[in-house]
Amino acid sequence: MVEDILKVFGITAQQSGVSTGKHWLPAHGADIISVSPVDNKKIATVKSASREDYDLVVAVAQEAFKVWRMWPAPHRGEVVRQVGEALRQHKEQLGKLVSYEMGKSLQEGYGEVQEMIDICDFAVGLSRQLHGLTMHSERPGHRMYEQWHPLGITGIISAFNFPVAVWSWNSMLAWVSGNVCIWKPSEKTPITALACQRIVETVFVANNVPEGVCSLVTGNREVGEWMAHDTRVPLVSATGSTRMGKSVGAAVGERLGRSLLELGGNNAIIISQDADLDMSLIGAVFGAVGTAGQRCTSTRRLIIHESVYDAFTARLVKAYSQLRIGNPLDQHNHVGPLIDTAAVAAYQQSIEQVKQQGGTFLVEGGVLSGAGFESGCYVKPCIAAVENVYRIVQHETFAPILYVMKYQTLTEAIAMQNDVPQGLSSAIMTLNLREAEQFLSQAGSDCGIANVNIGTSGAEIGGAFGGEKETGGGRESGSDAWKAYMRRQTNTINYSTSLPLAQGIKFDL
Ligand code: UN1
Repeated sequence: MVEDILKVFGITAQQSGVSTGKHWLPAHGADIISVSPVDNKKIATVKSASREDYDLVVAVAQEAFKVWRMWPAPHRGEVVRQVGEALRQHKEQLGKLVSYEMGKSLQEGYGEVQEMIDICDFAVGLSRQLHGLTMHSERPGHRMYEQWHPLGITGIISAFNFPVAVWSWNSMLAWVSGNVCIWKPSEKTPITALACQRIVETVFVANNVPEGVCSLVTGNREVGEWMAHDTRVPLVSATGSTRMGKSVGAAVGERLGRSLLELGGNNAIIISQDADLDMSLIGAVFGAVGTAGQRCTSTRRLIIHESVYDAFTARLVKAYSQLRIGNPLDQHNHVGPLIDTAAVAAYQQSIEQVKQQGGTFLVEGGVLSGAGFESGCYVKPCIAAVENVYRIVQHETFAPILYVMKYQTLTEAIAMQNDVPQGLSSAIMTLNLREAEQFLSQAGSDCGIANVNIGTSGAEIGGAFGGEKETGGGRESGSDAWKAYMRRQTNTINYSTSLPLAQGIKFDL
């Protein structure tokens, strides 16, 4: 299967990972070998960028920006529309490749490509709506307005868990805004990135988009560091761990550049005594085990009202016993593998820490072995009863470990939900209007995303996506997130015959 897909995208067994969107450049960095967590088979070897390769790509991108920024935004939108069409045509192959290289279920692989298509559509509309305000001037015969201009090079650092969608949220908005993009994909999922680069390259070349508007620099952590320190890259958008984000944010901040950070989450669902428990069950289980717990929006904690705690946890345990774990390309399975054996080790260590810190398991975890599980990356989703204050509960483990805890009053539940370092996604399950509104009020959830009667994961692209505190504060995707990719300019125009000064200041010569 995978050989055929690689052929469609023209990816060879030994492939350069450096491209300007028109040419694949010879790459001089280390080899990155992509191995599927599904069956431990090697997909291809990608040559990563050396510092010289990176500098060359930046130089080409700088030249491209001078041309691209002058294209009318709706023309840039038309190119993005065609990228969306090309993604529609390749949805099946790209979705499968995402599933195979990353390990998420095939349905979720297709869903990820759908998110890319959706953001293309959104960006096309946006290309005619990059508007600013007009203001009334205090001076006669004057007009004041604001406009939004592109920034230049947008550096995009993406994570393995959404190997292609997160790049598209950034790049499609950046492109219609008039920026050029340089993408450093996760070193764990370079092949899906190569496939996307091929798709975009075909569309861009057909439309005579200047070389360097969409560039790819595959590499390890150091490529991200080059971008973070590079004053030629005015905006760095980074998705990944809080540890990574702190280092990127500090490096970009030190040079007073802009960063857009999408980091860890520690997302909770409050399940009230007034919840629809059937709906709550689906929301909680999908949120906790979907993508094998490797979404930044994955449900990590359930804060359950004491009166429904026993009944609800009993249903959870039963639901977990029905989960099918295995090859994610087999549509019967709910849960695929973790990304690699290092992630499995982190999962095992977290389970140990839960036990040491006093947690008890309602559903035990463990690593699966035997036929079908030879890669060593398949683990059992587990559930532990804990206290919110445990150090391990305060920490994001990128694996299907679900923590359950009890509450008595909603005020207490909201305090628990907020009492973690991260602030990405949150939810309440309740049919009680007062509870829902309290949860959404300024004294409620402190997260960037707060839902009612929906789980924590599966956000739509139309809203701004991101979170507070250690999640990094950035917003991507819908609403007015595009403003992060542009600079605002305030313009005052005098069409009178004199030069009155603001604030009534007199200055006569
Ligand atoms: C991520 O996990 O990095 O809300 C992004 C969701 C998806 C995106 C998650 N739309 O789960």
